[in-house]
Amino acid sequence: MKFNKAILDMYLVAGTQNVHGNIDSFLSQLEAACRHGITAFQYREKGPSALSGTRKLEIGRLAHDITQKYHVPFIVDDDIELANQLNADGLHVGQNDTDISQVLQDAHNMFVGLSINTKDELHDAQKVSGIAYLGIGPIFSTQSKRDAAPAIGTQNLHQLSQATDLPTVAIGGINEHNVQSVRQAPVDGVAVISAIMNSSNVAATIYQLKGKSLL
Ligand code: TZP
Ligand code: MG
Repeated sequence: MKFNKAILDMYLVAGTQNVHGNIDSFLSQLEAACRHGITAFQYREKGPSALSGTRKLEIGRLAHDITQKYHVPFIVDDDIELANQLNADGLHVGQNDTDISQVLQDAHNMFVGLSINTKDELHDAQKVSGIAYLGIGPIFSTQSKRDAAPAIGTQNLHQLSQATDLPTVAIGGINEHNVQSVRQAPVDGVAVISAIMNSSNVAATIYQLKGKSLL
């Protein structure tokens, strides 16, 4: 799939660890999110209770089937082997994951996104050619990533996204209540885990995260 920055608008990231390992609720929240207008999905099995091996492949396949049904681009977090097996649209890597240059060499027919948290990481990323988009964050404190870098706030988000021509998506602690302040920055979209995965009304949550008010 050819990368288009419009897919960053409402980007859901999730793995089974985000729903206490409950596969049914993982798949049903994902399907609801696809039905109600997410523009990209990243399959991210990470942390102490994350799946691995054939189980990860199996659930990844089910998640991919759902996203395909709704024509939502499917991105795999830091696992090029799985991305190839699932014929994913994209691959996402963080600063502590596989080296970005290596990833860009190995990823064929796939776009690649990279997470950054600081000006230095942005500058390093600008030296590498072929990166499709940058994930910037965490913006606010997050419960969803144990080893998260410090929260940078919306002012730093503004500065970092302003300083690059690459498409950008903000991540970390974003919810219905603070999304407007995030979308004021020159970003192409927002990425969330818990706001959607813990929502009891996915349609309303996505509507608000897209910057629309229910009032
Ligand atoms: N990378 C930076 S913050 C984060 C990731 C994967 C977690 C975002 O989760 P939440 O629940 O939207 O704060
Ligand atoms: Mg990562």
